[in-house]
Amino acid sequence: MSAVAGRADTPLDRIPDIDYGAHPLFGRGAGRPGPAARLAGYLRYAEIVAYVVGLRLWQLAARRPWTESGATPHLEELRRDGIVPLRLAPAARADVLGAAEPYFDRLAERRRAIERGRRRYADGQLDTTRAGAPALFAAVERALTDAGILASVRAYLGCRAVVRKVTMQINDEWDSFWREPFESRGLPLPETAFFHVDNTYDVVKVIVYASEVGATSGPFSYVPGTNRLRTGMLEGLWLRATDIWIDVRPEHGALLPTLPRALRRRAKFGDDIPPDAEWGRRLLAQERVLTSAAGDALLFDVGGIHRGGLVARGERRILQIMMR
Ligand SMILES: O=C(O)CCC(=O)C(=O)O
Ligand SMILES: [Fe+2]
Repeated sequence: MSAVAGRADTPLDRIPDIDYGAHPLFGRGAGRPGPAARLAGYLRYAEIVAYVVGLRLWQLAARRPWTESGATPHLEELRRDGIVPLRLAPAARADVLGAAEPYFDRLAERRRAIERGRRRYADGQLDTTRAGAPALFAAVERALTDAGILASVRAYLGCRAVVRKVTMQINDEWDSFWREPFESRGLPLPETAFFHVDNTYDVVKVIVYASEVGATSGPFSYVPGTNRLRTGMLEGLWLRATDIWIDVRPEHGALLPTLPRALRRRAKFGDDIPPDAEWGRRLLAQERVLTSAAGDALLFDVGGIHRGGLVARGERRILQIMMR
C-alpha cells in the first residue's frame, strides 16, 4: 500500500502527506531519542520556527510593490511552467563567465584541499555578495537586464526584485550529499531523491551552465507547473522550518514522526517519498530534465519542485543567481 495519499488522476497540485513513521530514514530503525534529546530537539525546532516566522514578517514588511513597465518576454512561460530555458547573448555570457572565473578558481582550490569522498554539499558552493564581487554583479545584472530577465522576474514577483547573491557551484561524481543518507544505512536510493522546493520565500533564480551538462553530469530538472502548487501559509512555514531543522541537525530526524501530523513535512521531500507511491511516479513522469543542449541559462521559481547536481560522471559547473 502506498504511504502517500493521492491517485494517478489527481492533479499535481499539493504536496501530499508522507507517513514519516514508516520511513526508514526517520521512523522505525532511526533510533529512539531519550527524553533529554527530545527536549533539546523540540527547543531547537521552536527556535527555527521563530526564525522563519520573523524572517517572513520582515520580508513582507520590507516588500515594495512594483508594476513593471518594461518588456517582460519570459513572464507568461514563467507563470505557466515555473521554468524557462534560455540562451544568453554570446557576449553577455562571455562577460558573466569571465567575471566568475576567479571565483570558480577559488572554489576549485578549496575543493582540492578536501579529500574527494569527504566533500559536503556546502563544499560545492562559493557565495558572493554585491560588496564583495562588484564586477561579477555588474556583469550579471547587465546580462539579466539586457535579456529582459530582471523585468520578467519583477513582474512575476510583483516587487522590485534585485540580485541578492551569486553563487559559484561545482559538483562532481565524488559528491555524495544526495546518496549518503541512504548509502550509509544500506538503503536503496529512491528515484525521487533530492526533489525539493527551496526553503526560502519569493525567490526566482537563474542558473547559468558554465560547463557542458549532459544527462550524466547532473543536469538541473524541474516539474513544470509545480510553481502553482497550493501550499497554505502554515504548511509553507512547517515545510521550511522542518527542512532547516533537519538540515542543521540531521540527528533530529528521528523526532519527525513524533511531531503533530500537520508539522510532518519538509521541503526536501524527494528523499522521503516511498518507492511505490503514485505521487512519486507522477513526479518522475513529468520531470523535465534540462541539459545544456536545452539552454545555457535556466530561469525558475524555486517554489516549484526541482533537483540537480546529482552527477554520475565527470564534473559540472554552474552559476546560481538569486533574485528576490
Ligand atoms: O544544483 C542544482 O542543479 C540544483 C540547484 C537548486 O536546487 C537551486 O538552485 O535551488
Ligand atoms: Fe533548489
